[in-house]
Amino acid sequence: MTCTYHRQTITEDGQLLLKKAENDQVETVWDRYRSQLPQCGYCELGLSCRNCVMGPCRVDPFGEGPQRGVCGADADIIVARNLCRMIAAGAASHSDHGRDLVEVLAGVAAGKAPGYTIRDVEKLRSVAVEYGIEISGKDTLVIAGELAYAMQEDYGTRTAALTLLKRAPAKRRELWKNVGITPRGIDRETSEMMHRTHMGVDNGWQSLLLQGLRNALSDGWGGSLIASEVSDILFGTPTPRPASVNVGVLKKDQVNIVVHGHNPVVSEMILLAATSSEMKQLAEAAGAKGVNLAGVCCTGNELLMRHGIPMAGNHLMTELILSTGAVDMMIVDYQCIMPSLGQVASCYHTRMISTSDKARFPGMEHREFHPENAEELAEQLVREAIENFGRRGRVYVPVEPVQSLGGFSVESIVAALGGSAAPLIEAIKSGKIRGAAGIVGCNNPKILHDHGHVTLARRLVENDILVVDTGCAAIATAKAGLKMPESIRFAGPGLKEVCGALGIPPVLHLGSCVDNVRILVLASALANALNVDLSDLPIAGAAPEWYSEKAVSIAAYFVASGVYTVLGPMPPIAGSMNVVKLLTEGLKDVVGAVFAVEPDPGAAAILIRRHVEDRRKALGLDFRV
Ligand code: SF4
Ligand code: MSK
Repeated sequence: MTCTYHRQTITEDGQLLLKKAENDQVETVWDRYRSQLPQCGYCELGLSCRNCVMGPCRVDPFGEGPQRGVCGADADIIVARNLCRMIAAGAASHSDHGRDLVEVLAGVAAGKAPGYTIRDVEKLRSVAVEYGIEISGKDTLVIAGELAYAMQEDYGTRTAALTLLKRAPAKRRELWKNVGITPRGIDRETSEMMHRTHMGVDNGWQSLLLQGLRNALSDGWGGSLIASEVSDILFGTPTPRPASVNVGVLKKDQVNIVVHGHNPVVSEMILLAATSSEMKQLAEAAGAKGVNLAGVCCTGNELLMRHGIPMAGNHLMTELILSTGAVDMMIVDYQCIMPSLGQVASCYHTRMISTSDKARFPGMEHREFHPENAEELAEQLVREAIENFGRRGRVYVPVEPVQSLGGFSVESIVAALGGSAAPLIEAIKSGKIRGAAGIVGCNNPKILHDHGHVTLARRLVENDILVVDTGCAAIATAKAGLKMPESIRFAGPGLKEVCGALGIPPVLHLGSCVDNVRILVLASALANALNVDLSDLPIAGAAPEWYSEKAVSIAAYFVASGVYTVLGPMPPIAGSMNVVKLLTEGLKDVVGAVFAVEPDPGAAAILIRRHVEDRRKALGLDFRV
């Protein structure tokens, strides 16, 4: 083991592959981060603006230089506008992902998406009822078509409130109405956010931030929730299943295909093709023992949750996975795919394939997937990956995989509890489980890789706080061995007893980035059973290593939904103390929850424990000081 790479990642596979990449003269995200230092202080504080060509402008944080941009915008306006544009970009990303799934659903209904089907008919029917669709006596495909149409209406501008807001507690919906942040159309809120942040439109930093919350809610309870639900309808609602994780899932003697990105529309078709007996025979003829499909990032989470497909790693591992020399083909869709990957792959034999009409990358071959050609193209790509197996050079897969349990949807958690949330509520009331926390989000080279996620999860479970996680956080805790039923040894006595009786780990894998809203749907079920609002529950959110605009939107819809949320990296808002105070204190009086920022995961755990105990006290439950 080297003694320097431990400053970049806590993972053994990461440390060993960093050394390999260095030897191979492969530039990584950490190298580029170092080359950018010192990063722009104005941008870090949120004090630079390039919203128009009278600028770019910047405001001097020390009060000596300019205090307004050319148009007259001050620090509060510029910081608020910048943050709101981050929310808009994040909300657009999740929601556009959801739209692509709805289009596949419409394609299935119209018989124009060969290979795709409706795998969860029960869910299709129940969601259709939520949309007010009459289902009795109707054919499944007719219901699918009507549901796709109704969901597309939610994207538009003609509704007063998004349909699936009904899943939030009534008290929360009333609060949103009173504050004026009930999200209307999904696209409408993003469009309005971009409009308001144009020069000369909304120059009230408070009103901008409120629209930011409404825009984020249109992501969480709109685009993201639609993405999760339609994925379940098309590909099956996740149920708990074992899967192996870390770079050791790559097989030296098999054709390795890695899928990367977010949308299961592509990865599900690759899975279908990769597991056919014909492809196995082709692989054997090429000298391999078979075809091994593995995932990274969130499309990997989607496959792991539904099929137990192995997971090679999270965001900061994506370049290093290629440096094993063992990947015969990487197939990407969109989001979180570093533009450097084609360059890294060029050092090895790996074929890199981009598939989305909206996402191109240097050094990748573009083979565009559409519902009509997906089945055929997936099969062709798997054939080509098999052909590429013979071109491999030396392979370095330095670790054995870790076992993990994934696939906890709201439905499967309720099933594990025996059919209702009552046992969880009882465990919380009795104090065996003090509360619950959602750990979500990415990796970021500014934070020791995986340290934030793993340390925070361990501190929480040892204090009897149940952890649910998603995205790259979920991969980090899986690699650290926190996701097997035996992992209850890491839990405090109460949590250990409850999880042990149910046969579940203390850290539950709830899926990909769009699945964060599953956490809120589960929490809403608890709130409704207790007849309280989400902000009354002993729950919290955390994003210890976030980097993306999507994470800003997620954090904002958690807080707007009443969930106290702790961020690791500081968002670019410190240039305006008014904005900082509103987000970390003032929102308590508006939506009943605030943001906190704490880069040290041990200290973040203390903040969450305090919040959980405060909420317990307010609910009249036993509490610890
Ligand atoms: Fe400068 Fe105002 Fe234009 Fe921003 S909007 S670049 S602050 S002039
Ligand atoms: S992949 S958004 S790095 S969690 Fe969803 Fe990971 Fe964050 Fe992308």
